[in-house]
Amino acid sequence: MDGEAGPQTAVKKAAANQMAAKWVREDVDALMRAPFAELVFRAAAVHREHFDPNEVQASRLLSIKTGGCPEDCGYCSQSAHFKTGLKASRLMDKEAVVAEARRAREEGASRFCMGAAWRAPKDRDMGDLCAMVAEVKALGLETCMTLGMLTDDQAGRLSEAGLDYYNHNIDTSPEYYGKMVSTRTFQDRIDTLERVRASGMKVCCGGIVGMGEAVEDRAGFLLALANMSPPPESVPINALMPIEGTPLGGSEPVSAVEFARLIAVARILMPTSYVRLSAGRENMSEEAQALCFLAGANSIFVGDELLTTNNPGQDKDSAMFDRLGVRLV
Ligand code: SAM
Ligand code: DTB
Ligand code: SF4
Repeated sequence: MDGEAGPQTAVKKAAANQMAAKWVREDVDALMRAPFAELVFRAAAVHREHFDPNEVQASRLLSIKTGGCPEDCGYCSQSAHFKTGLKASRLMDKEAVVAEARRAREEGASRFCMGAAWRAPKDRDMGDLCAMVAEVKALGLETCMTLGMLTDDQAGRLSEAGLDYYNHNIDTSPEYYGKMVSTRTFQDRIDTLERVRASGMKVCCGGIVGMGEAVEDRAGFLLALANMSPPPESVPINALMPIEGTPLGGSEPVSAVEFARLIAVARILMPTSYVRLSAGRENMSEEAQALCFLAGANSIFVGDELLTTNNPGQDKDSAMFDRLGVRLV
């Protein structure tokens, strides 16, 4: 490989391009191939330009409506298309949700993210959802919801109720999306994201690694996120939690270095976004997580549960963050 087109040049070029309006595929591909030490060094430098590297933002998830989902996402425990043994339940009462939010705040979370196993919310549920948002926000927490596709009107109502963030992941590259989900399209996701933006809410959008996607799909996924205008304020990067009974139940884990590479590239492409080390920490060593924080991850989900799967929990996390000298904010 000649000097000019080599991966080291790509890291420098990408750094120079930081303020450019659009990233090009060539730059992302080169970052995906760059020597690991140089990539992480650059990502750590970008991280320091915009954030305190010793602070990690803490969000807490709650599944407010679990299972029985009509969508066929091949990674998900909650799809009614697969026999995963998960018990479906109805939308939780507002009081129970607020009690969980209070507990999350006491355990140090600054954002409370409420997730529902829906293709889209029903208009008849919007009143309850908006009331939940208002009461959780009144506790002094940032609010986030992930409810599936939204209409303009639904996005507007959530925004007016005080919802700070809406999570809606693109999950993978546009090319690989149809292999993971057949009941909606990549463009459906983009349409909802545009409605969320137009409503004034902040966007939380990321995806999953370890679904059998190629390195090119990981590059295409990050490029699609980075070229949103503006990029999502919050970018969750999930390592697949393999769920028995789903088509992806037997998937092999992605190596810690490959995972950290993706975090580093996300940090370089989206310098001012929160990059969240999301699902999958339960199966990662402390060293693998530390590598991700070094590579620019600055947000996590706290607590012992995500939506339907396990997460490390407070005791393990505080021991880790004490050793790393990291403050949860
Ligand atoms: N139903 C809504 C939707 O799909 O947008 C909201 C809930 S859905 C569970 C939210 C996100 O969880 C998905 O977009 C996906 O990124 C993530 N997710 C689902 N199952 C997962 C798994 N087994 N491992 C990692 N992430 C997963
Ligand atoms: C996101 O990107 N990850 C969270 C949140 N957004 C909603 C969900 C992770 C789910 C992991 C699998 C489960 O617990 O069911
Ligand atoms: Fe339903 Fe969301 Fe799970 Fe897909 S990821 S099956 S839309 S809950």
